[in-house]
Amino acid sequence: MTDPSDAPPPESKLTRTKQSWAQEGRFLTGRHSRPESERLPPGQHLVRDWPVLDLGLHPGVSQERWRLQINGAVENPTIWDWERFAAQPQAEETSDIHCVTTWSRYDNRWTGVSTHEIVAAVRPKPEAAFVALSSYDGYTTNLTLEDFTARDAMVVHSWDGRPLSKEHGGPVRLVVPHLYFWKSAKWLRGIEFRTKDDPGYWEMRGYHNRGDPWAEERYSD
Ligand SMILES: Nc1nc2c(c(=O)[nH]1)N[C@H]1C(S)=C(S)[C@@H](COP(=O)(O)O)O[C@H]1N2
Ligand SMILES: [Mo]
Repeated sequence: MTDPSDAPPPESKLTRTKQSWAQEGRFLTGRHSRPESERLPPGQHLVRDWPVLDLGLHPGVSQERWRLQINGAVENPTIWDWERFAAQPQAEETSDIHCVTTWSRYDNRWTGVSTHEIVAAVRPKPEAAFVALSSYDGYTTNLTLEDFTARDAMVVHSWDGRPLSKEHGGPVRLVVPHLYFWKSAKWLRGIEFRTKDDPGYWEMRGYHNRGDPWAEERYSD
């Protein structure tokens, strides 16, 4: 009998296949290189129209009256009016919407200000790790600073090249495409950088604190 430790472990069709998978990086899904067949998160279905979902208040906020307060654990708190907001560098991103009520809508073209510009303008202190969003209808939601500053997260004023309609959160809403859409506050009024996390409206009512559609983080445990 030979000592099994002397011999290399046997090769088989399976081990060779698995080795080639490792070389190819098979099954690795990066958020921005997901194949088309995996574009729809688990449990979601595709819609062509764009449903309206909110608390039902639809506050009327004109561009003239709209203000965005950006404060909290930052070096340079500020309040932007429409003119200041419009003077920021403008970005355009096309992304998918995934609502926790199971509809998804592909290819929404957003125009607005990248959350990176907001961070650059107010300079969060080192201890800031969370962001609390508040809206003109009294809605709130919470994010980690990391999720808030995702590459394609932005504060938008236009959808498909047209001003965002009132029912979809105009004049200005947040869009954080990699999380369920309840994190994307409509009628955005305040962005507070925080050292501690605090659950928002839906997070206090049984919804997940983070809301990653790919991990089906719909509800809290
Ligand atoms: N201010 C505010 N933002 C909100 C909500 C809300 O009630 N108030 N609802 C959230 C939920 S649950 C969803 S699914 C999306 C819906 O956005 P839509 O109506 O543009 O599709 O907005 C999110 N942002
Ligand atoms: Mo929602």
